[in-house]
Amino acid sequence: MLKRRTLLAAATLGMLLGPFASADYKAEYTVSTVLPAAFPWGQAAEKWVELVTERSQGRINMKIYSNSQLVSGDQTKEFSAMRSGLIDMAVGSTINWSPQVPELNLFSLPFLMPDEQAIDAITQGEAGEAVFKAIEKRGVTPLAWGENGFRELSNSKRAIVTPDDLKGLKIRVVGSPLFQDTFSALGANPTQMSWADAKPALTTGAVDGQENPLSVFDVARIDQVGQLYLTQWHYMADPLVFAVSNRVWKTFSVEDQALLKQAAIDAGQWEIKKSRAELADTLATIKQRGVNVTDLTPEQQAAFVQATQSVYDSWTPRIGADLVKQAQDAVANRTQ
Ligand code: X2X
Repeated sequence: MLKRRTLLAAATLGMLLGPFASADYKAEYTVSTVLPAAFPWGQAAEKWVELVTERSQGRINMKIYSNSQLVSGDQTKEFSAMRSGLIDMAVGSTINWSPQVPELNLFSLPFLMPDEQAIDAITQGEAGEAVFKAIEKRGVTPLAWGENGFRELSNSKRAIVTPDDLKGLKIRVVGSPLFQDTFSALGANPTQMSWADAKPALTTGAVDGQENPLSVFDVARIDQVGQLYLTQWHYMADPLVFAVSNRVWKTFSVEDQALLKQAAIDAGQWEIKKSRAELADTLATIKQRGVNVTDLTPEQQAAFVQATQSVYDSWTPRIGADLVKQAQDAVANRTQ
């Protein structure tokens, strides 16, 4: 009898509190990104927050902290900060998380993904699931994919048409040592630095070049720091991952977990579609600003593929031979 009355009382209380009955939820959930809302990346995070706010009627309150400010600008510390609970959530690049999740180096293997269909074949298939399992195993719950985009090569010195043209150029890279290996194999001098340090280094000429998606080159006005040569070599694309720290994830009700996940999936699909649709206009804008854009013929492209083969030899064991094979098969069998 007493038990029944207690249950009744609890039910009434729940009804009274209605959608606000989430006393154990935080007043604010931090969402980390590298790039802010002027970039597709920041827009992906904004869309996620907007959908969660709307669908939870404000019960789940997320706040975006861009420019990697929660890790003092060091984007390669974002994953560890999420794992330890210092950051609740993030929309992060596979490049920046690869120091802690070696499997994420998969996407950085040079020339693994020739086109957008190849990215989708990996992320939406078994290889993508295996990558998500690897992330989860290391303390973070991945929910959905977004996209930073194909990373093209820019520099201040000359048009890059052959691997030889890269000889001796100092190139800013970020993430794991895989990039050191790729650019060293091409005869360049790679230097690892955060996004926060990249533009100043390009401005002073401390480095000659960098690689980033067209949207980043455009919005960050990389042309204004003397980067007037751009080669569309499509050597890799970094997906974004919407994720929640495992510590935080388990505090949400099953319903809210589903809500957060579906909102991330919807935001990711929206952002991928939007950023791909904007590419042609972005390229036109970059050309209008006087940037010399080089497109490679299949033969010229093949020379870069050839020159970076050694990266597969040294990195396949670290990423996992099965995963690399799964991804290569997915690319080979992709629908066009
Ligand atoms: O730092 C970069 O190059 C950026 C913004 O693209 C990433 O965070 C991977």
